[in-house]
Amino acid sequence: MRMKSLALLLALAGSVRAQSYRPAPENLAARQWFEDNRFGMFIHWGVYSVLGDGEWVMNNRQMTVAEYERLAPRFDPEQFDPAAWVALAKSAGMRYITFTTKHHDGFAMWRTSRNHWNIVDATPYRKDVVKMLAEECRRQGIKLFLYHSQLDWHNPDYFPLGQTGHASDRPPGGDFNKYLDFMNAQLRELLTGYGPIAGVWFDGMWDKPDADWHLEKTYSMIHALQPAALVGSNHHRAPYPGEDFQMFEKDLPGQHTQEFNGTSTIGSLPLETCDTINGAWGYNSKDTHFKSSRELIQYLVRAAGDNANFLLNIGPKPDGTIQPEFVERLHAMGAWLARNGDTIYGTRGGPVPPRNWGVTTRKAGKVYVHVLDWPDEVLALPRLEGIRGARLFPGGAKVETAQVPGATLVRLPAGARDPVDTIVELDMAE
Ligand code: H79
Repeated sequence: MRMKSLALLLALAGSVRAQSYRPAPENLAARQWFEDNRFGMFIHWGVYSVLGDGEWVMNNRQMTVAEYERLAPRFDPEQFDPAAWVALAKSAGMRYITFTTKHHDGFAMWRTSRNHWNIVDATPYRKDVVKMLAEECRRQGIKLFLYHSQLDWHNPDYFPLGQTGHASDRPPGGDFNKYLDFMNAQLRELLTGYGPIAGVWFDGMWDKPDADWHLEKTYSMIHALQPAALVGSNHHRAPYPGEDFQMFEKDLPGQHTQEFNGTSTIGSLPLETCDTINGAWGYNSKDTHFKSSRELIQYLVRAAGDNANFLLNIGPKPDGTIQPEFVERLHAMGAWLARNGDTIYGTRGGPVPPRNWGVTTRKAGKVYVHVLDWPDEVLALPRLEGIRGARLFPGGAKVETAQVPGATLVRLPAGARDPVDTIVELDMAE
């Protein structure tokens, strides 16, 4: 009886601890930095890139572990140039990079001591690309987040299997807690050997949503090693204690256009949405359905109006180069941000909730009205009080506004229109 109540007490203490996560001051500062910077580069790169058929190829083609392992000797990215990758991100106006350290195939893109299923031991390339990228990010002043898959189609201790990876032909059995120890040990390597890490972007928990992942243990280890590192997880649910930001995949926050986002509700943490340029995360040589630069810029603007960051993906080729269709679009985004970045960076979602015509952003003393899709000369906003002046951004040409009962009218003559985003800067009474 006494043992039982002690156990209950300990369990309660554990859950109270989990509930009462108090982010460190440097973590809160990092959250603010994150929201102020709004735009990041997602990179999906691994042995799967060799087949040019996306990062799910092992699962989709029902490959066994033994078959899949034969890809590693073919992964030799001789043209990988981390300086060029980081410079490309910067030229797009991106402020951070989120890199796939390990995807669902379990392959480690760094020199891990936990197994041989990694870029140093299993490929002819033999170099630690996470280290190369981390050093270059530091040199060029861009922050590095680590994507890390909790789901693992390769490790035999990832057992029982979840909803995916059933053709891998691993021996049945295996100890899930041992797998979690392995995962935590790999994360410890990443958080101790690669300098300051801006955050960890978890994915794949949705594969076994009801397993006990001992999140508290993993999250508190990360925060103990690097208090400023932001923890987030793409589990499609409301945030768990110990998480510092919330992400949405291929969806603006709260828009349930993807079936798997059905249960996601928006919490109070900084938000991020991620998407692809064509339809693929990992390199797909056949997918030529590229979004236009205009669409991508408008998505960034809509995300900012939703108070969310935009993490835009590239899937580099197996030789380490980046296809020209991606480069061209990233340069167009960078050129747009060079002119208009003041209305995106350092802002928060504005006073008018996102609409079909566009969004608003705000910063001290300013509201920016981003008109993305509106055919008429006059746009009616819900009435905004305290407008002291209105002009086009950039350029500064005066914009007429009028206060009427229930609305603020903004006049946008044809000559003032920008086909991507017509921005009106409002001076607001503080
Ligand atoms: O890394 C990229 C993708 O590989 C990964 N997340 C991005 C960032 C990703 N994995 N899965 N998905 C995206 C969406 C797919 C969900 C599904 Fe399912 C997996 C549909 C069916 C199997 C999860 C499990 C939802 C239903 C069952």
